[in-house]
Amino acid sequence: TAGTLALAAEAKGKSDFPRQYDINIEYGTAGFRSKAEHLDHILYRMGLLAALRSRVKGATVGVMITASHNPVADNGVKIIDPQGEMLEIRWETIASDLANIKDDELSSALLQIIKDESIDVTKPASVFFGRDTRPSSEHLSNAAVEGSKVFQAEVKDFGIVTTPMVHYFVAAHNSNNEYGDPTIDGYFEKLANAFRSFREEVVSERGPESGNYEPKIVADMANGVGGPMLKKMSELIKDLLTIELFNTGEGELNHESGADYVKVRQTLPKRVRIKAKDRCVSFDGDADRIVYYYQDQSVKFRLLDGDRIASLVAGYLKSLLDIMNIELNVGVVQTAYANGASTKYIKEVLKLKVACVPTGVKYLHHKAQEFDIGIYFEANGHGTVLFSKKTKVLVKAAREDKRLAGGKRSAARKMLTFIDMVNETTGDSISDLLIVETILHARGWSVEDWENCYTDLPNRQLKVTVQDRNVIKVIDAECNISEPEGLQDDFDRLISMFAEGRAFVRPSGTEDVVRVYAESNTQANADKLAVHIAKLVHQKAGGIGDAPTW
Ligand code: G16
Repeated sequence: TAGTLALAAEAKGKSDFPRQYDINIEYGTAGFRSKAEHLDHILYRMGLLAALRSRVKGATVGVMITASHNPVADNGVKIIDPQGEMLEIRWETIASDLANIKDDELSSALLQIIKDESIDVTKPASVFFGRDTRPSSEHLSNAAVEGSKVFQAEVKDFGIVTTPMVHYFVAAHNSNNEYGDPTIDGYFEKLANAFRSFREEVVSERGPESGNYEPKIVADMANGVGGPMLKKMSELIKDLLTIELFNTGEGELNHESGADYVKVRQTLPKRVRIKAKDRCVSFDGDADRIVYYYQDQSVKFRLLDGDRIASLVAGYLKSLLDIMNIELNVGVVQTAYANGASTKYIKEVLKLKVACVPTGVKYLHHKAQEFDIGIYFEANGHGTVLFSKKTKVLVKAAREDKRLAGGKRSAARKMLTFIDMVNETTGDSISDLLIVETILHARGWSVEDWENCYTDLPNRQLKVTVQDRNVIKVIDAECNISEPEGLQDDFDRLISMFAEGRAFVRPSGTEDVVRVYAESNTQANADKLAVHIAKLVHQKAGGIGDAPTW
């Protein structure tokens, strides 16, 4: 019965996974994140909760152990819902409450959830597990597995895999394999086959010539799980794309490398050998983000971030729809971090809708579901493309319609193959890499041709450490703040003094800092604006240590 299970869960929690740290940890932007040593009891309890969530949904759910872009000493956990999407936001509160209670409150808290959510504990439950390469991940994963087992869930542990792979396994399994085969090989084959078919379609149409496109990239793996996984992919497609891998696990995770480092510092990762104009990519620690970059002739670093990927994908999919003559509601979802120039390009040149939501894939994903084709990317390189049922049905019909001209049917075949190449469950570095390479090849573009679509407004990001980051209250999709009182007016006065100035601040949901973003007409101005805003935050929101400079 529920009572017996809850008592057993509490007893095991007290003996094997007691709460040893009296700090409150909340389910943040992407689950719980903290120092790894604070997380034992949280992982165990999330294992318990995942088993309950699986029963509520009558389907398999996922648990991923990772702190993604954070330093190696951190770790974290998130629960993945049955269609591979992030945990329902209402359950984030349930998760936070369960994570922060005392050990001897566990059985009553579990019984309360069972009652509130009308859960039948005699029903089957199933949980998939995956983890990143952090030294603490195996131990923490075992704690979560133990939790699910106490609640008699069937457990499948995929071991060390990328975060988006776990999202994929969950979605594929719950679709009765319609979305794909829920295995590691199934994942690689689905994406690699789609990449190959698309290439064949393009080559059969226009021959082997590929314009300015060079089938070679340099890839920085942040010393994370992306290393072994992209290596596996690269072997499957080596006749089509050469991938030179760096930072594949020999150094410290995310240290001086990876998508976050490259994006925030706007610089090359360390320990990567490149030549001018080489097309380069960086993954983050769990391979759910990607950014592109290169060094131009004058050895200047040039970044092509998530906004660029969104624009590239949106422009290309629109061109396929135009060929097919199909009208659909296509939109791009961004956050306040999106470069102003990208938003302008998407609206004014591509003539597509743009929506802006708060940071966090969960918000972007939901918004993107409102479109027939919803393209969402955070500027940091986290994103994917969602296709509605209606879109898939229409494009399939176009592919089969023998009365249509060959070009239209070819565009339909391309679109369907493209859909297969996309991990629609969440941002996925490997899938996103294949998508970008496919479009650049189809367009015959070099990385510079891609960059020439628009010119980024110079920008700068900084972090401010404060006593309590939650004293900052954001409004308007994080573009403004309502507290501390009067601080937004100070920001506005400052911003108005900078040409094309824009800036905002927000508490991070994955690190104990307040983030500052500023853009302006020159890099010097963007830097200056960011530093001034950071100083204001430091002065008026309880800064600790020195205010940041650039
Ligand atoms: C996570 C989220 C992203 C978010 C990032 C930073 O990424 O999945 O949506 O942009 O954290 O969030 P914050 O600014 O709140 O710290 P990752 O790659 O760390 O999982």
